[in-house]
Amino acid sequence: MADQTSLYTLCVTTIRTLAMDAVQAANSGHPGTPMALAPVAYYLWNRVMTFDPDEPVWPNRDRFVLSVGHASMLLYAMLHLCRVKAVGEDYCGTDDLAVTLDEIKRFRQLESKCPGHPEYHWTSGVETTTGPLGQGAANSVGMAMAQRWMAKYFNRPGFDIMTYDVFALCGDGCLMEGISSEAASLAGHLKLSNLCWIYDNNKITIEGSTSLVFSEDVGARFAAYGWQVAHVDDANDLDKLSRAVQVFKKETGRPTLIIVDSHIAFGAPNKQDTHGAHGEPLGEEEIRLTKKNYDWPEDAKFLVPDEVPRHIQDGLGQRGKAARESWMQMFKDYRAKYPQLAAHLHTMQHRQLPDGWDRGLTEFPSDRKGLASRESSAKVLNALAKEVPWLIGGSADLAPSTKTRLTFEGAGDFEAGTEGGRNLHFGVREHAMGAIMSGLALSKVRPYGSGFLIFSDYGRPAIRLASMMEIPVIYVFTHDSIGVGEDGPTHQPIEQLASLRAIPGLVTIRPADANEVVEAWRVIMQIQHQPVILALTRQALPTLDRSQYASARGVAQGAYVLADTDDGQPEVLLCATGSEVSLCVEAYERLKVEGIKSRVVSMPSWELFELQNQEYKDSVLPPSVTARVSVEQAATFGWSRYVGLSGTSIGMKTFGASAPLKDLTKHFGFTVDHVIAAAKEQLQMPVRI
Ligand SMILES: Cc1ncc(C[n+]2csc(CCOP(=O)(O)OP(=O)(O)O)c2C)c(N)n1
Ligand SMILES: [Mg+2]
Repeated sequence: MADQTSLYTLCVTTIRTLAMDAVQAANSGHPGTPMALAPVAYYLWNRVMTFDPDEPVWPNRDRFVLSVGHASMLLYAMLHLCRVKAVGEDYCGTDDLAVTLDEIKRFRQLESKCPGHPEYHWTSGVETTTGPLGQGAANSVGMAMAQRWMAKYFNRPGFDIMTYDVFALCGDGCLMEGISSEAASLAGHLKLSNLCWIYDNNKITIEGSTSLVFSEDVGARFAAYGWQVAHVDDANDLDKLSRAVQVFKKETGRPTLIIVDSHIAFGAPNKQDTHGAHGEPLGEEEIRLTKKNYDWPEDAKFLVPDEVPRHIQDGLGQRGKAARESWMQMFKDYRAKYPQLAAHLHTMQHRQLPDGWDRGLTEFPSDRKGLASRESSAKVLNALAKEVPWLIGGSADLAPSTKTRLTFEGAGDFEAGTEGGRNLHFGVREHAMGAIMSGLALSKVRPYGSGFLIFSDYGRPAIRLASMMEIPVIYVFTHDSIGVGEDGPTHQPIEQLASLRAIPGLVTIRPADANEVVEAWRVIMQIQHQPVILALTRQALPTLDRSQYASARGVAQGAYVLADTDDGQPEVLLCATGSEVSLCVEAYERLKVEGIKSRVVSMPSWELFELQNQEYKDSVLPPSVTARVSVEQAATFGWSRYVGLSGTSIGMKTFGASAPLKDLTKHFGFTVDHVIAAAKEQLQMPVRI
């Protein structure tokens, strides 16, 4: 039986050589950083983390986030060596490995469980999709906040249901990106002592030495954020790593940054400490030399000595299993004593909704003056949040404008010391807000975040990744058009809607009135695997008389016939979303008086509409009716899909302008007269305005 030191060396060299071999076989990838960080990963997984490889979705597991996503082979090697099991449909571990050796051999190949960068949902044990640097680090803050919130909600004396820690491995790139600064600033403020970032201080990025561009004192910066900072001057020194981790474990008032000095491509005689080892294979000859250096069989490929998984089974495996089993035991008693909380944990973990979740939803009475959709949304959100305790969220400092504050008694604010609060405050940090929301959703609470639609641009990378991960985060974006008026073009979204609609999987909903807002939220709450953008107005919208027009329930289909001719045979279609729907309704009424048969189609969600069958789609937009007008206070990009080549789109062709709303709507052509004229033009009728 080998001693602990030689077992450690065996494990670390296995991780290193698997990374080298996989990248070489793929002829692409990043070998240097997995080689450098192999001891850190080994140490964290085998000696520190509480994680049961048999049940990688056990809710109280410690989280490991590889923010340096390019070092993916480090994670795949760990998942393989730890014998982490694949998760089945029912959220339980199966007998299959999440990552087999064959999958590692197919690193970066189509459908391999080892894609170029780690992908949540695709490979069990991957906690979040990483690759865009800094995102993972910010996700980890959301995971740590989720632990804090869930601990307050679920833990009871003698029942520590949620106690997990969150570890994130960050590189120079992660710490150069602004998002990590936003997230670290908030984590320090919130005193998230359950959060540990490990910074791979290898002083190398793609272009060469970090001395080219990065000379600040990172430790001092984090200390200023309110973090505890520890320094390990050699990534291979387990004792020093161990001391740093102990310092983290003991800390109760701040997050911890462990700065680890490492050597990229450690042990490669010609590549170590060079940027050449960052993103390309070492080459056959260098691999041979490196293996020789490691005392490893030079020609062996993908070699995993039996002792390695056995040793890890004795460490991580046993520790994780014991922890989970005793947790399960405790949970049995917990369920007996707190049946409702236990049921909530189960419901939440399965992304389901508690019974009666929609009981507070009521219809808004028709009202010509109406109210802004941000206002109706505020009422609906509060009604829902009362029934869904884990619906938590906030704003990037705009809650008074976005109206997303939960105002009912006991809703509270999430701050250091009051982490059970339901109102989160992200500060003016849209990018981090997005990634933190993803971290929260990955931990299975249901998060929403809000801001102005224009600033979706500041959070777009996180929105995109949420969609790729298929997680149900809710973005409430208000001030959704030039309707913001005097704030002018910097604050008026133009191309944002079109660009969000271009993100695969993302659902956008732009409701037309208060009752469409109710139905939009009803749809949103039931979505389990997609992020949603809810685009809302600042200005008042009339609440349509639904006894005269169709029910707002049509929102669930994405688009529906709101107003029609008596015979259901329109000559011209007026299609609109959000604030422009009532404009079309007015145009419809006037056209009717003139004997022109029009139909108003409210199209709050293109994505939901696209999910409908052809029959339904044709019933809403009959192919035979080619006279079509769309109206939307946004870039017209994309509308030709619905109005066809011969249709007309009334929209924004330029940036907006700073002026009172009524002047803007006239200036940019969002008037009933203009809609009528466009409809008549479509019907090739003479137009007189
Ligand atoms: C947001 C973002 N910008 C650029 C890249 C491309 N990129 C991948 S790795 C890398 C350099 C990262 O350097 P570092 O974090 O120090 O990693 P190391 O080379 O030390 O592994 C860059 C620029 C990226 N993945 N994400
Ligand atoms: Mg680096």
